[in-house]
Amino acid sequence: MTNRTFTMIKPDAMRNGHAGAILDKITKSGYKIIALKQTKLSLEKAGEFYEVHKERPFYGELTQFMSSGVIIAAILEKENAVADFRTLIGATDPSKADEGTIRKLFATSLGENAVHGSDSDENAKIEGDFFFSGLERF
Ligand code: 3AN
Repeated sequence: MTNRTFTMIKPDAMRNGHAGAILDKITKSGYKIIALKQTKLSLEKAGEFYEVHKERPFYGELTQFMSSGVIIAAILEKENAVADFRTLIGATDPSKADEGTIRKLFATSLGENAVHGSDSDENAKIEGDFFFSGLERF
């Protein structure tokens, strides 16, 4: 399980037509797709997913945005998946993200930053389990 991470392509990137390019970059960076689906979070489900940020001032904005349109959720596998994927997506604020990172290339703003990437092995498992049953992983 330690070689897996979880990602979402967020509503801004979906609306801006970047889903194909982002998935291409992910697979070309050596990630195997273990599970993948297009779905839409209700406000309630977005609140549950981002429960750790409940006390943060941007929680309302974040959950409104994440439930504002369809997303793509995926479980990805590669050696050192969690840390390498954080490098691949770049800083939370796209204006501070390194050249060539997914957020630098495709994100809109700090709040609408194109992709999610798990920040630990433990959260990768929790987040993957939030979206996918055992029957949806290969
Ligand atoms: P990351 O996604 O890089 O792990 P977190 O976990 O600090 O960043 O924040 C989760 C999400 O909350 C971010 N992806 C971003 O969309 C949103 N967010 C973080 N900080 C802010 C902020 N100051 N204002 C608005 N949205 C924010």
